[in-house]
Amino acid sequence: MAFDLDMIKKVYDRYSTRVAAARKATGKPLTLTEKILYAHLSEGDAQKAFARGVDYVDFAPDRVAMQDATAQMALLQFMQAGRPKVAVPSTVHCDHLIQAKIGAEVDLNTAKDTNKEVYDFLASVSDKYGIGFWKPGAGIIHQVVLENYAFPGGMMIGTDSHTPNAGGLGMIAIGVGGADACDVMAGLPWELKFPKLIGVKLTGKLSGWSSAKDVILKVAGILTVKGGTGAIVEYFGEGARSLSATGKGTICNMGAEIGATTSVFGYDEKAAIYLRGTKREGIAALADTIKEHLTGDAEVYANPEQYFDQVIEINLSELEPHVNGPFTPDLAWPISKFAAAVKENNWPATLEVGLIGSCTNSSYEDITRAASIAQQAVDKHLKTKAEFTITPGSEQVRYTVDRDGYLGTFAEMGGVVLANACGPCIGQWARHTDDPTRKNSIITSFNRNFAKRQDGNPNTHAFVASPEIVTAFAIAGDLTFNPLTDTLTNEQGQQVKLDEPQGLEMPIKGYAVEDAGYQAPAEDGSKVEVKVDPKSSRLQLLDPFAAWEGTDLTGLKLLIKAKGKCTTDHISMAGPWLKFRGHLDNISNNMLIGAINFANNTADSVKNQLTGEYGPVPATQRDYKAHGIGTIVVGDENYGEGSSREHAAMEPRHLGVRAILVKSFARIHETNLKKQGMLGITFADPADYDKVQEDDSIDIQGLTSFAPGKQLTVVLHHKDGSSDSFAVNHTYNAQQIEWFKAGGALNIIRKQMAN
Ligand code: MIC
Ligand code: SF4
Repeated sequence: MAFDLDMIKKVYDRYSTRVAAARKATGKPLTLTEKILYAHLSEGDAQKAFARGVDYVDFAPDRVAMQDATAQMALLQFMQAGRPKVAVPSTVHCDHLIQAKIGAEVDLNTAKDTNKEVYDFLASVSDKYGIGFWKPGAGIIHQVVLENYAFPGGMMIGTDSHTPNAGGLGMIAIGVGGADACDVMAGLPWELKFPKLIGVKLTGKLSGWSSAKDVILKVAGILTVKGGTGAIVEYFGEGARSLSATGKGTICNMGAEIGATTSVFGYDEKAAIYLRGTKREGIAALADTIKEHLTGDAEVYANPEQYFDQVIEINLSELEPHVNGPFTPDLAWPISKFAAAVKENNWPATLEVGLIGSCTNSSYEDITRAASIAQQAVDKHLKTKAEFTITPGSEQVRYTVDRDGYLGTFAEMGGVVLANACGPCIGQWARHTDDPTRKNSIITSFNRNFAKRQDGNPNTHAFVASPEIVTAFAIAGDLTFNPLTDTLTNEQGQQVKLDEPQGLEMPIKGYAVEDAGYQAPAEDGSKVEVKVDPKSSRLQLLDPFAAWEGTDLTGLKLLIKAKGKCTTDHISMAGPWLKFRGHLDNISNNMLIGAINFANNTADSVKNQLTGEYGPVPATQRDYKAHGIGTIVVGDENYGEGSSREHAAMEPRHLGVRAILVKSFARIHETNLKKQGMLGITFADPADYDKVQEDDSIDIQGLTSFAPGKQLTVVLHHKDGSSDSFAVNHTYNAQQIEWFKAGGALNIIRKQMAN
């Protein structure tokens, strides 16, 4: 598992020269984000980068991380690229496929059994191609990366939208689709439009009930789920330096919820403490040698307005704990206003379950702070009213907090420890409820709370808060309780108040673990055989997608015009469908089943224009495909927000959808569509969305002269014989147009590798 000190040394060796050159070329002081990006430019792309935002720029990331639910597709694609070994250090983490039902041990064993085929596949592919393999039970990708691989000033990509977690240790870490990971592992550059820069200046110091999580809950409220699109968020100021590295990780992790490309903090004493505490003194020593480059220039932080596109200032001394939700992570409530909001909106005030942990919030500090609240439930004779679960982020954290007695405290309070995995966060939760039709509330310390996300139940109102606030709410069982001001009645009929949480940033006795769960790849993997059973329902080798036919697209049928929020959870649901993440045809049966059809306000019910009948989206699409008829999907703002899962792009591609036309796209999803050779376009005038009717046949014109920056035209032929025509935008550059023409980026790589 050893991190690669030589690799880090190489990065640092070129770092200072690159930064100096960039400062000279741009003639100005630099933000940290610019420094790291400039230090990772592919040869020859400096001028494009300095021009900022003009075009896509090529980067050379240092690492790749993949989690099991996305690694399958990423590696199925990599296997087609024809390379003997990965070109950069890469790891696979088995975390998403473990279902939470009874408790850690039983659930882990069940998962090993039910997912055996997939784990064996991932293990053997990793072995063959030189990829580090983290076994089921080892922990959640982002926590394991923070503990083992993240380093200040580095750049990595990961096939998961919460990859930015590593920004807590000063790394530019970006979530991507599997096809992007495949490129980097194949030794190709990785492209990104040079991001906008958002600066968040933190002043003051946290105290009492407020925690790092509240910083991002507040930022989400300010920026909303779209506000960070196309931007990297850089945190700085004395407040930033006062936060623990893991607290910073929490903030960067949940930055995915504002659509930010990533978030990052500078290298400081807290980062050094964490590196040393996780047995990486060597990295801290190296980082110290170029310390001044691992943070933004002083001039930038003194006058941030001059250097960032947007600046937000938050005073940590005044920051209240927040609760965000329900149904969207940007509906932010300071705790003092939350009870009133619950009453006014008629949200179920009774709290049924409190869940702490996940990749976002399961550091030693988080667990100790939450445990200090749990301990009070025991000491003050309070009976915990709601169910309570704990999901440790890694085996190292779990082992350490268990050794130090904290898991015992949670057990005394009535908590259940789940496996070191995603579990309830990603709908892998066999929640037991007496009546699923009842409107109900849960609260988690996770990051996402879209409808149905945790338990698949649309009646569940999910709220997000810090682990200590979640623990207090679980004890009270009531969302109108304010732990800062209110009392609770204990089992002896007395009124008691919870004291402020107390925690430890790092374990006094140090981290420990018996078996971290790592498996190193074979030195020479050429003899390792990777088997995929052709009859498998879970794995399927990929067939290349067909190339573009060379003409405009005409006579497309409208498959669905999705109304309102359409996240990747709506397009390709997780939970029970996770088991098909390695089988494109089977998982395609979930395509868009969560999207709301504008014509009847119903999910998974669309009109088949060939029969006039309403049916499920996937079946309807398969019927069009069988008749050789292409279709189009229309959507609203921020289409594809949320996860990095490329299945949301591959499924429509596989089933014969020809274009996705929306008001706007979320970044990762838009790239995923392009990579898979799909046409992703946006209304030049968002009001044209209203012109699309249920029985429309649609043409897309201008493809024969498809060029960067040049609009295309959409013509709607309505049922009554009338028609509408309007311009649509796209963001394809010359290279991406080639992907479209070839039927997908992989078709091009495959050709290149064969030559
Ligand atoms: C998530 O939090 O939604 C996931 C599950 O981790 C996803 C990845 C996936 O869909 O596999 C993500 O955030 O990218
Ligand atoms: Fe897993 Fe949830 Fe973290 Fe995604 S957000 S990696 S599902 S714990």
